[in-house]
Amino acid sequence: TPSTPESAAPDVGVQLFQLPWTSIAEECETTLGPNGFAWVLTSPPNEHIARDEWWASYQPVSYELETRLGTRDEFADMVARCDAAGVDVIADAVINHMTGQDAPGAGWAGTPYEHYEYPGLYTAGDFHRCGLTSNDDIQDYDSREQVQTCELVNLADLDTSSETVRGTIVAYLEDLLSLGVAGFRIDAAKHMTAEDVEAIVGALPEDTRIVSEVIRGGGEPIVPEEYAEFGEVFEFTYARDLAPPLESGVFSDPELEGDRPLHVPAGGAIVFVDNHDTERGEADVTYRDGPLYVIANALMLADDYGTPVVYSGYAYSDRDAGAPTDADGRVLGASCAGVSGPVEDYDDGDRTCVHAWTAIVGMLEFRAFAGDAPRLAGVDEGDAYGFEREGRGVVAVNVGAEPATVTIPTSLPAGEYRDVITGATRTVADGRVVFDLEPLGVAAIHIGAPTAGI
Ligand code: AAO
Repeated sequence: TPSTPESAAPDVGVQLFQLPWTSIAEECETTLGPNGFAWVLTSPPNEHIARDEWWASYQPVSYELETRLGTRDEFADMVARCDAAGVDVIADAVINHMTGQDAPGAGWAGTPYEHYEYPGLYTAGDFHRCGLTSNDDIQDYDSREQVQTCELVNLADLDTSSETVRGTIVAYLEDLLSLGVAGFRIDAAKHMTAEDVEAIVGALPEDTRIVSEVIRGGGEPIVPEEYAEFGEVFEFTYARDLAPPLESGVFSDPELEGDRPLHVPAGGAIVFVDNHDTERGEADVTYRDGPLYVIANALMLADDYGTPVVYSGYAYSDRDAGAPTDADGRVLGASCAGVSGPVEDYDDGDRTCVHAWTAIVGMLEFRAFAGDAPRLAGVDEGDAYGFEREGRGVVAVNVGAEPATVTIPTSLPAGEYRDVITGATRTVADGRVVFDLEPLGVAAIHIGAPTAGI
């Protein structure tokens, strides 16, 4: 029986939304590295407008690495410390646009700007003014031209077909690479042509990791597949498929052979339960759902499709509310030490610390042992459902309010196994495992944690 994971380099990432650089460095050393997270996605690291809402981060004023999440030195220190802990840093790159402010102002670090003037970087001629809608804003996502040349919610839209604009963006990304980041989330990639994004990232070293944010919209002409040609993409269909069975209790297996419909091929897909946008929007299952959220994450981490990113943010009741700050507007540091699961009542601003939850950490262990073993046909019994990763592990969930039992055929050797979620002992005998599950419970066993043979 193997005692070490088959896949020595687990693939799971975590989005630490609006967490300061000094705190991310701490998490890399204490939580992420030791628990096998491979990468962390940070919030945007460049100077932004001086406003309190979290989304100020998505309105760039300059490419100085000075933000309310930390300084350039703190960013560089974080990258070095995460790297030493075995965790890659992926920075959120906001390169489609600058601010959406009609009035002139000064950024977080004091840099003056106007809507279409960014001293030393861009002047009015560097921006698209589409002239297709009354206010130059995107109104119709069915129009490729609008989506890629008009403004996303009034954000000054860079003309990324221009060589000088591309050069300025590339210089910014190279600066981040010089500090050791492994790659970038390309924010609002849909709003740049795939050709433009490819030209920009093509100027970077070949091993730069690129993950494009292209929300799959029903029937829209711009699809994530265009951007999967030169990097990975977030696959929004995955989260949309994950949630309904959690509420209905009716599970069915995904396409087990070949590609999944309306999903990019598995190798280029980043999957997630929710992110900072969808938890404020379309996601039906979020941190607020406690155990059901654990179940959603467990099913994602047990799956054989895509590369998962766990989302770890903060509690809020106001969609726009930023993370708690000090009197100067700097986001307060936070530690996830000692957090083992969701709680019933969060206060606004509390960090959810999903990446530190016992069940999530257990599923990372499961995933490391599951390696690239295929997902087998599952069993749906009442409100319970489970499946095997061939010969490597078995997972089961119960989405009902009553205890439930599900019996799953398995090729794991007969014996007793430690449940990585609860620590209980689970028995494989006669080619099957019977899981007795608590209401809203999860169980998972894998080949690396047998406690006894039979
Ligand atoms: C803020 C204010 C605005 C103000 C602006 C300028 O809220 O009122 O005008 O400042 O002053 C974030 C915030 C914004 C904020 C912005 C700038 O979310 O509220 O605006 O910072 O501070 C589209 C894009 C996608 C984008 C998403 C929010 O395609 O790229 O909108 N996400 C990223 C970031 C996000 C950030 C930005 C981009 C900007 O992750 O945090 O904004 O840097 C459809 C389309 C999608 C479209 C959505 C939203 O999606 O397909 O492409 O996303 O609509 O309009 C179903 C459908 C699906 C649909 C989805 C909507 O599932 O199937 O098609 O619902 O949820």
